[in-house]
Amino acid sequence: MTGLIESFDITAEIRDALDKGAPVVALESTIITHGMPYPQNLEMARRVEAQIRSEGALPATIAVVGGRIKIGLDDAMMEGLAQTPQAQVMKLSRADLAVCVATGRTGATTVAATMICADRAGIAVFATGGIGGVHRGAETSFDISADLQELSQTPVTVVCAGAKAILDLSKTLEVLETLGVPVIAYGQDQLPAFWSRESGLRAPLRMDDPALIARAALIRRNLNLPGGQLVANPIPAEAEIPRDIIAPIVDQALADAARHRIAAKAVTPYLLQRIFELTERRSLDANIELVMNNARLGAKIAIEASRLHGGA
Ligand code: PSU
Ligand code: MN
Repeated sequence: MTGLIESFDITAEIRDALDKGAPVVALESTIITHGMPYPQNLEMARRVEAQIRSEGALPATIAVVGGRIKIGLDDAMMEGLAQTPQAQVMKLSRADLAVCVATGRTGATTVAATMICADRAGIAVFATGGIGGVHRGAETSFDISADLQELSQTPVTVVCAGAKAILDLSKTLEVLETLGVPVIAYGQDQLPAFWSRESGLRAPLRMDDPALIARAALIRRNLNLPGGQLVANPIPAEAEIPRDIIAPIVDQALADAARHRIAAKAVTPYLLQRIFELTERRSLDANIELVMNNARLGAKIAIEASRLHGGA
């Protein structure tokens, strides 16, 4: 075993599933620690895992606990992370992962870090809420999430609900195009925008069949193309917050962030928190429903991928 593998604790259940080629769906932990308030974050994390199980796949929530990369969290770890104040848990992207492990600290994995850990553990499908992207004003701040670069180099299919309107969505699409990342809207032509089904932007690609999404990932590998796929799954209609309602709230949150000079890693968590405050329960409910919806689609894709590979 290499030193890298020794940093991992994979639960027996997940290891067994991976050995058999059974479907496993990775889940991130930054959404728990930095994306939603307690106790709704814990409730969400448990419901999402249960949803994936009921679809016939196995959930693997990923985090670093006491310097160990955990592939699958037990309930006490999940609860511990959900209750820890943001300031006390590292937000781990590609740059931070090894330092967190080396120093024995605890951290929550972002989309980028979750993709890395999932891939090294042998998990090829990952469901979340929203990804990081190109922030508005990136032409002066240079704030572009490492999630985008990760999608270009780590072979994981990431199911999200599009990107939040806190980002510059057209610039995000441009960067993904430059990086060669397939951006696939699921079941519609438009790129979904997280709380809203429509962004006003046409997605570069559209697919309607989870089996073909799994097939495309396999073909990418066969073609020796590094990197993953981004599947953008629109929030269910009954849960969506239309664009004209969410837009002024996003503007308000951005203005507040500028006034408080929020920068770097703190930007996304600050904006999420502020939007939750400004919309009260509504944005949180929508957020939870879209994650559940992505978990369902992620499970379907993982099941198809498992069939393609001749797994259990
Ligand atoms: N967008 C959301 N919810 C989230 C995040 C992004 O709608 O919880 C989290 C994810 O973990 C994502 C990270 O990978 O924020 C991106 O942070 P940054 O912009 O600092 O790269
Ligand atoms: Mn950033």
